[in-house]
Amino acid sequence: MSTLAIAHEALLPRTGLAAQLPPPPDLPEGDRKPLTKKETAADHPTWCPGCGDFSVLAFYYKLIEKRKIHHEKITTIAGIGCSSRFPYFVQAHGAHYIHGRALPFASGISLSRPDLHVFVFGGDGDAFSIGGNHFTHTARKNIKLTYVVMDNWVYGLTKAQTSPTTPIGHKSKTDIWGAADRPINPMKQAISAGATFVARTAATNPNHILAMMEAAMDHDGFSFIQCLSECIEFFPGSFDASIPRKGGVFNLVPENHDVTDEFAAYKLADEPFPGSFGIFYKKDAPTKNGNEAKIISDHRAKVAGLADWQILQKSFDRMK
Ligand SMILES: Cc1ncc(C[n+]2csc(CCOP(=O)(O)OP(=O)(O)O)c2C)c(N)n1
Ligand code: SF4
Ligand SMILES: [Mg+2]
Repeated sequence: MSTLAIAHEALLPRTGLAAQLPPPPDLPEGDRKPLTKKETAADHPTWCPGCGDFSVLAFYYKLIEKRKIHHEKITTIAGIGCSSRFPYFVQAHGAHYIHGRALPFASGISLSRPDLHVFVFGGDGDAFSIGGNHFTHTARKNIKLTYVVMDNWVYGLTKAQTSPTTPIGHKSKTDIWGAADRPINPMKQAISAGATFVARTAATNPNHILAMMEAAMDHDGFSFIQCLSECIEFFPGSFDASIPRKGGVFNLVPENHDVTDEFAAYKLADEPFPGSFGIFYKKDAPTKNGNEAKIISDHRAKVAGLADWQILQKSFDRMK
């Protein structure tokens, strides 16, 4: 079964929500009213009070309203984790998929439905531990979708294990004397893997999240956003140094930063915590979506006028 077919089968029954959605009205796109939060929100989020993920969700609703995305076009995919519960809370198409496997699933949707913009949400464990390989390959293939990683420096859902972004010395259930291994740097990892849009934001700065999500959505290619999102339960205070009301600083990427300069982007990514926030890197490059569309149209031109069975026969003949 193709990735697309699996995606199609899985989307509706998993959420059970799509069946309740009203059919798209017979109106020109521009005449349709934007969805309100009430129309976009589904289940009440089950996150702990104070979890950073609430703010990311609130501004995803806002994005849907502001950019007039309608129910039949909203596509929210996630893996497993507290942050990955995201699609349950959005009244639209989406899937809470396998741990670490959200990106290949979302890639199938992106490649087969050019009319949609696919959003993928997840945590640092989902993205960089079990899903690390998919992250690299989705980035290098430049598949058009937006990946928002809600980084809380810990495994939240499974209750406080060390994650790939946990800082050295932090005590967790799996490192009772303190994390011993060097954490990965998601921004450097994204740039080096070939991501063509790399940005950083924080759940404590909602307008900034919205601006980053909008810019990511407008990018033609793989867009990655690292969003610091505090786990109030298992890593409280982790991001205080980036929160002005807690005595920290929220520094924006300098205005003179050249977003097309990969080395300048690395330099920003190398700043000590809390670093800078904004778009570090953005580059126009061919997407897999565009490349595949060309392969398909070139092939269709070659077999124009032939019946399906004749095309199949030609393939068999080649194999002889
Ligand atoms: C194949 C598989 N391995 C392990 C798990 C257990 N598991 C569920 S979520 C998770 C990590 C969650 O951490 P993160 O992705 O950072 O999300 P958070 O809960 O912090 O938002 C793990 C190890 C699983 N569900 N499936
Ligand atoms: S355990 Fe942490 S990440 Fe999970 S909902 Fe609670 S505060 Fe959020
Ligand atoms: Mg996490």
